[in-house]
Amino acid sequence: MEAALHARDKVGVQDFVLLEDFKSVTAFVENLKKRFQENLIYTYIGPVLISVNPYKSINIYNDSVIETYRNVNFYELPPHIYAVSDAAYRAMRREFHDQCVLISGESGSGKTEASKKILHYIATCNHQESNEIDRVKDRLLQSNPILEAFGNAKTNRNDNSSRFGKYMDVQFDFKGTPVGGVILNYLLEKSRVVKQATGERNFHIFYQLVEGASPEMRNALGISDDVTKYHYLNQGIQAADPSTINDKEDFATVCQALKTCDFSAEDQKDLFSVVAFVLLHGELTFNEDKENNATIALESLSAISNLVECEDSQLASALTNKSIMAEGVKVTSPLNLEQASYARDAFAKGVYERLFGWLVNKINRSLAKEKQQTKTRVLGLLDIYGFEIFDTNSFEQFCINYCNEKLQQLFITLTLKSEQDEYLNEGIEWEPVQYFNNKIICDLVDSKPTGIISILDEECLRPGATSDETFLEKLSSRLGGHPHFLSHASADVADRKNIKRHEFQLLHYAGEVTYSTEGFLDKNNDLLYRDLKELMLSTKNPITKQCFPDTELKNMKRPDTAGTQFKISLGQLMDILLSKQPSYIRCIKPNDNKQSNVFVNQIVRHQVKYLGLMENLRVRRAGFAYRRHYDNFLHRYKSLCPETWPFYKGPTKDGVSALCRHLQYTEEDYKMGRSKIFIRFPRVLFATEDALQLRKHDLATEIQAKFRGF
Ligand code: AOV
Ligand code: MG
Repeated sequence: MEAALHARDKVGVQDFVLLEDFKSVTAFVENLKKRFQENLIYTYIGPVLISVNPYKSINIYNDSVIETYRNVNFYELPPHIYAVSDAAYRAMRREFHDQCVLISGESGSGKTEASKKILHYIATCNHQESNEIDRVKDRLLQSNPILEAFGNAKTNRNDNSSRFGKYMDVQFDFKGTPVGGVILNYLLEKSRVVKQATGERNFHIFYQLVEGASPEMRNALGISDDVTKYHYLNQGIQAADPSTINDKEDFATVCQALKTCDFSAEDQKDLFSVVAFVLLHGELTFNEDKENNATIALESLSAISNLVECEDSQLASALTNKSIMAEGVKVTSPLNLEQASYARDAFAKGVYERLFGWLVNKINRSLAKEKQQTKTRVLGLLDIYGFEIFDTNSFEQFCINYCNEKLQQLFITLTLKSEQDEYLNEGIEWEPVQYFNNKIICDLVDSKPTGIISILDEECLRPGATSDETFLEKLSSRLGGHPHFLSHASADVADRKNIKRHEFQLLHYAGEVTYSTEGFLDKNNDLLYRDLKELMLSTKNPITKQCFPDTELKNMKRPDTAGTQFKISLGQLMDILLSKQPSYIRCIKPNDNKQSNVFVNQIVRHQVKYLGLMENLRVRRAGFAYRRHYDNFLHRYKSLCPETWPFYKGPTKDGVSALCRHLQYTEEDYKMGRSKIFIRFPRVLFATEDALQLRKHDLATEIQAKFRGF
């Protein structure tokens, strides 16, 4: 007994519900630290999994561990991401209810790694052997290296930072075997294609292609083997750190993955041609002619135009002119030096963004289930870009952090608020827990017409001389009094020194972030000149051709701005998630330097607080581990009580009461609500489940004996 206590002291408690001092953040952090030092990176708050990034490989993800966790009740084994995966999978099968796993945490906290572990786990949940199933499984898993190559990059927070949001549904047949999948992608940080901050890189694929392509391929694409030579690749960093990133090996992995996901040799050639096409735009410079118009400085554009098979002259003209349709007539005017450089970069970003969209579509086609199954259930995985603060934060960080606010809002709605509301509705006595609801920040960003996105759109669409400055003026005058907004103009003198004239600050749930408004209007407008779109439509490369459909050119309606599109797609994502039964993984970063074995209390404490984990624990402690409608509960367990078995005719609530009395539940163990029973401790439920299994066994034996008697 003493030894067991001692051991527990050393490794902490595996479920925070068991923590004695459950109201103290210090005790909470201390428990995480104890476990972290023993390489126990997972801890529960009831059904919520907390994961602390170890920044080193721990041998807890192999096949034998997977098998240990399969079909075992959630609380019977140490906390693990496999336990959460298994519980969600089994709930999907048992209750025929779609599931989703929501993974949140700041940049570098381990979300993407977690989502890969879950995918790996559920992809192996098959109940029959067949080539078709292996094929689906491989494709589900191999979609990851492809999307990471094109959508992840090294940032100053994370060497493999997701620069797009990803939601993936894995579809299962009625037996619970994976039969397909669908990926939805959200706003790629395309500005990275042309510009990177010090210490950061462009998307991995560019370096992988330059480093990893065979000499023949390089020759065909007209690229060198030296990444430091390229303007689009060398602004933030001179060369990769070989200890963390091996571009050459990664390229081989990506090519193999492409093959698995049905990309033919021809598709791959077309794909990498577009990547090279984008890359070489960084080498394109302009001269100025006598009229101050831009002209291409390169002698020949054929090395670039060949990659997508378009006319040199048309490419040159599209890069140095802009046309607009005025009352059905096309009016063309030349660009000056600055405008041409801007158009070139906008073009490179636009082509890459659409290429990424094409890639997701193509992967989706390969993941589409082969046979039209009548009914499938899905398990969704959400892995977004985490909350981030850099030295300079722009429109991209604004969108990323807004996305994190929405996810936090969902977490609050689903766990804290819904838990409390349910007790209220069920008439169960209950002490409400105070928590910070970040809805006020979501509204500040997205409400109409007073939110930041609406004001930004107003400035983008308003005719006349609008600029990032007029946008900021409007923000200050309309939102100056908001408790989560601050700008130079609206701040007290004391705060002014922290916010420059072109900046505004938002007090996010996870901390203050100061945004530079520079480029907000342009990035939100997200315009690409017509000439470049027409050019792409004329290319023979099937990818660029598909990415720029002529319907877009014919459509005279102005498309939604980037901010509004993002807001709408996030709203749709929230609806998708709300329609599913959620599980949560909350990822925590132990330090800011990507170091293993370093746990900085202050850094962890901050995350524990803003993630709302203390409130989560308090609600959980006051609450009940399990709840079910009387009907469901009685239906499942009625065979355990002579009063309810085999037939019970009275009100279900009375039946459940009889059942609980018979099972000798104590007053502490459960409460009867209006429509549901609430069971406080998991152990009570486990004991009942065990009794049911025994009973089923006995019943089967009885029936067999009866038949033998005939
Ligand atoms: P993120 O997805 O949360 O950041 P990642 O999942 O990419 O973070 O994790 C960052 C790095 O931490 C990984 O590349 C690994 O080196 C390490 N790591 C994370 N989880 C584990 C684990 N379970 N075991 C070992 N190492 C791990 V971002 O996409 O930047 O928001 O936007
Ligand atoms: Mg990530």
